[in-house]
Amino acid sequence: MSDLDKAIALLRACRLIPENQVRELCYKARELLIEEGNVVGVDAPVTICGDIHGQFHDLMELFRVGGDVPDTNYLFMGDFVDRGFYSLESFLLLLCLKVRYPDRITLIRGNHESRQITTVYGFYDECLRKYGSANVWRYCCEVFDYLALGALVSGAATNLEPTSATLADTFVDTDDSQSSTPATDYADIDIEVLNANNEILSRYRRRDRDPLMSSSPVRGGMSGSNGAPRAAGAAGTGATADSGGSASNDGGAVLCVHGGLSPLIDTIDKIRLLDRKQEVPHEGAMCDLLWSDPDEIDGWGLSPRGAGFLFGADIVKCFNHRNDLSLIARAHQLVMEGFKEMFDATIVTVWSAPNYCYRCGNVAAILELAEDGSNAGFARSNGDAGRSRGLPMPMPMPMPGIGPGGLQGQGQGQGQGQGGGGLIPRQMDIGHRMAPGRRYRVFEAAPQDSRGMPAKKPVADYFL
Ligand SMILES: [Mn+2]
Repeated sequence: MSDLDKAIALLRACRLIPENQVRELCYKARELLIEEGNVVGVDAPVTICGDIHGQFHDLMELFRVGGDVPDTNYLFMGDFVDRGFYSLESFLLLLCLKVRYPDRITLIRGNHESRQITTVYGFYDECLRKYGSANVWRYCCEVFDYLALGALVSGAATNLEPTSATLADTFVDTDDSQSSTPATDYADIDIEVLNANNEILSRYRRRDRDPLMSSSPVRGGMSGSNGAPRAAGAAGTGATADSGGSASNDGGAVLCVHGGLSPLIDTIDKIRLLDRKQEVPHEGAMCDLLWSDPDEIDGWGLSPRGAGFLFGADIVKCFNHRNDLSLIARAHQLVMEGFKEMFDATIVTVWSAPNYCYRCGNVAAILELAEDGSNAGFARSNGDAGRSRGLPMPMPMPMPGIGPGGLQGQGQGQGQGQGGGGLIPRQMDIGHRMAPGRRYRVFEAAPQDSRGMPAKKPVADYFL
């Protein structure tokens, strides 16, 4: 058994590896990450995960539910550390897996993978407490600086592939017109939600979906979860399906990023051009990608977080169209049901830390995208897959109520509508690609020894 495999075994048992091994691991990880572009190319099938936040036992539950590395190809969208009590064990295990199976696990950077944030929200203190000095924290922060800013998944199947899962007692089919649905007919089902026991909780059909379903409390399907996600987002309307074309191998790519979009970034190529190998800046494109949130607004808005921006459906639809994307997957926001689709399934939030901070009562989710069988054998180039086709579609850039030059010193003139004269009317529903089939696996917090957990300790600023 190699040292690396031994380290993986130790960390899986929630035990730490010696400091000199951490140094070596971080050095190797940096050598790997330095070769990755800012936007990593990933081929489906892939399982996309959101925030972990040091909840080691829940990360183990995630692997139980989603499969182990390297059997399952994973993409983690950042925020590995802070908040939970096992940031070290969680991050070092993921890093070991990255070094051991570099092509089977992708790690991108969250806003918590930063010196400044980890100093405030727990990871720095944990390193001091467990290793007696800040050395390990420093090694980890050096790795953070090299994490990719995003990933682009190509080759995801438009339709769900059949599963061996059984129907849960509480199964909900969204199609009322057909009382009996063959379990294997996935022709027009684009979303399936499973629980941790591989039982199907609910299915959503691509056709016949009307706007009313946007507020359906069913999505997420967890009995006992409190309330519906706000605008849980019916995945696409009839118009969406029509414009997306038939089930084919011509689906758009899926962009994965921790936070969201930036008013300074209208193409994925512009993400590729950033100099990422640094501490997360307080403002600018790199900061926005890690800090922004989608919201029910028009255009861009100020973020209550004090970093990044809020962005509306028009921004997402325009960005996806211009960059030939079928979906944006992001993390960064706690959602009680573990996932939340918005804006006609053009963007989804995936949250993978159940009972966040050991007290929020939420469930977690991971998102599985299957491989498009019709694409089998087609050679894809990692670097260029899904590259913008350069469609002549300018972004709607104006920021309401914000003067020229933007705000918070964000660049110059990005609020002036690049490619003037070509702005898309706000209400115009531009055609966009149909989102790939999404299989969500929802899971609850793992049972664990709660000794030493300050359950009632007030935790401020959950939204960070
Ligand atoms: Mn975050």
